[in-house]
Amino acid sequence: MSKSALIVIDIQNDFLPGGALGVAGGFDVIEPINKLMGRFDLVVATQDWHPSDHASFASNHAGREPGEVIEVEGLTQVLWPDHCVQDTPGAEFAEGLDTARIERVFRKGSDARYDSYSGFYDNGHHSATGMTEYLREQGVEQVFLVGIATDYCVKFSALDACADGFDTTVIIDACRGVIVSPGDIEKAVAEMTQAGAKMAAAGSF
Ligand code: VGL
Ligand code: ZN
Repeated sequence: MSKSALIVIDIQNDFLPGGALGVAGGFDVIEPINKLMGRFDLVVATQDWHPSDHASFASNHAGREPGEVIEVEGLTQVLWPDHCVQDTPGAEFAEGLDTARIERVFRKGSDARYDSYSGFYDNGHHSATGMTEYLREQGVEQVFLVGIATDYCVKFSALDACADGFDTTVIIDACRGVIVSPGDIEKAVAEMTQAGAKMAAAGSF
């Protein structure tokens, strides 16, 4: 029988209010995510895990500020504040997250040259985290995504999940967005839907 997996995206201190790249309402999704964990056959998580010289940090580009957009390795790159630096408290999972139920963690963004919004592949698809292979080995065909940020890491993970043939649902009220520009969440929902992802509410599980 095919299995379902909950994919918990980047519930890390730096993405919560007060963190280096804090997302409004981030704390509000932790309890709903913990409750959802029991509803699926398998729970996995992603963890943004950057070296301090990462190309996505504005601090690594002379004269640049967070929020500016440049080109890196042929791709458009939003520059971020330093965040989720490997082995720092900001990169740790939020204290309230029920990590005991997480079967496997996929770290991403560890190559200083490439950003990696998706939990499956880096932005240029240079390398895979192994999540697709792992989920297939486990017999997972249906994936359900929750976490941060709706308009970045959740979106790109959902697009790759669809492309890799998973039956993909985003539990949209258990996600929160960065919203670099107004309308980013609506645009992300439209893109994910266009790619074949379904949108659902946490209360329906
Ligand atoms: C993310 C920006 C930079 C995310 C990660 O988790 O959505 N956003 N790195
Ligand atoms: Zn990042």
